Amino acid sequence: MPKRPKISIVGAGNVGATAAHWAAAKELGDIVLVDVVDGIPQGKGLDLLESGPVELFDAKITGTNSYEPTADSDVVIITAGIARKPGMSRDDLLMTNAGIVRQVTEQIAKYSPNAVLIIVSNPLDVMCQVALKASKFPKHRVVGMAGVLDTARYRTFLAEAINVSVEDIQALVLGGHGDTMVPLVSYTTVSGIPITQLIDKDKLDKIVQRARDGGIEIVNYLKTGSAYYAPSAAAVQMAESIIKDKKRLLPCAAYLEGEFGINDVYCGVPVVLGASGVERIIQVHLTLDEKAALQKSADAVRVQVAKLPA
Ligand code: NAI
Ligand code: 2OP
Repeated sequence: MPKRPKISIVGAGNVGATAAHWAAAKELGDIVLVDVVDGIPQGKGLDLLESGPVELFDAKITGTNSYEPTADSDVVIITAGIARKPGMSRDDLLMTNAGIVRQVTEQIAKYSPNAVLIIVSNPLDVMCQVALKASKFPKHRVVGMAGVLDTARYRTFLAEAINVSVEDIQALVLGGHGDTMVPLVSYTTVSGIPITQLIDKDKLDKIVQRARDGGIEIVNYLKTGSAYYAPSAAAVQMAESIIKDKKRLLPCAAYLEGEFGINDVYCGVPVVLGASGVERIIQVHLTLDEKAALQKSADAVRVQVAKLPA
């Protein structure tokens, strides 16, 4: 009898626990929540399990402080680490989260050598590189979540401004998950209609900037942490594409070796996500300005990677 897919989520904080919620509601498979704090993954896991009879999903949900229960996961979402507070950039998280991500990835790789890893911890693109090295997995099985979130923010603001359904806005935001991200206006359409026919340039420029600042906008409201509903939904959309081999074409952080003229660094690009992880990187045509912006964004990631201990 075929087994249910298994999804492990490391870090049972805001993003991790909410990702478990979305994954259970979508009945993606059995879920293991892991955290370093005793009681938190167990309590949140049990609470979520008890929502099954109301929401009508079947899933085994396990909360734990150890890695044995994660064994043979199909997909692992890594959210462990510290989150931003007002006044902190994503890069302020670098050294602390690099240590955490390295340690948890080594454990995950030991118990689930065939999993696809979806990295969420910040600074995102650098943490992907840490996870790639710590796991010793092939590059297609370590992918980062940022573009789906950044694109969702951009689509939200556009839908609001032109008063159409979010479902009909297609867009791509590439580059690193930071101030240098690259929203591609030339690939933004409303059911195929170029966005520039539906909104004037001033308004569009403001929306592009608001999407770039989308993370800090939430941090400034929350004050004690950063966004988690949209980030966790984005990570679960990626997990779903992998688990169901849907082959969604989504902007994700992938390890580049020559694509877009960029080498040896993680950066957000359009990828096809299927059962084996990043199955293809789609090298869309970019204008000279967009190419330069993507290169600049990749260089910013490289500067942060260089700060890590060897
Ligand atoms: P949070 O503080 O609510 O949760 C983090 C959890 O990680 C905590 O429960 C903590 O106990 C756990 N943790 C810490 N060290 C651990 C270890 N060694 N092993 C296992 N668990 C450990 O933070 P939140 O809001 O869930 O954010 C998590 C991370 O995701 C942060 O680094 C944040 O910046 C990042 N993030 C990234 C986004 C993206 O677009 N890539 C979007 C939103 C958040
Ligand atoms: C965000 O964009 C903090 O990276 C996180 O919300």
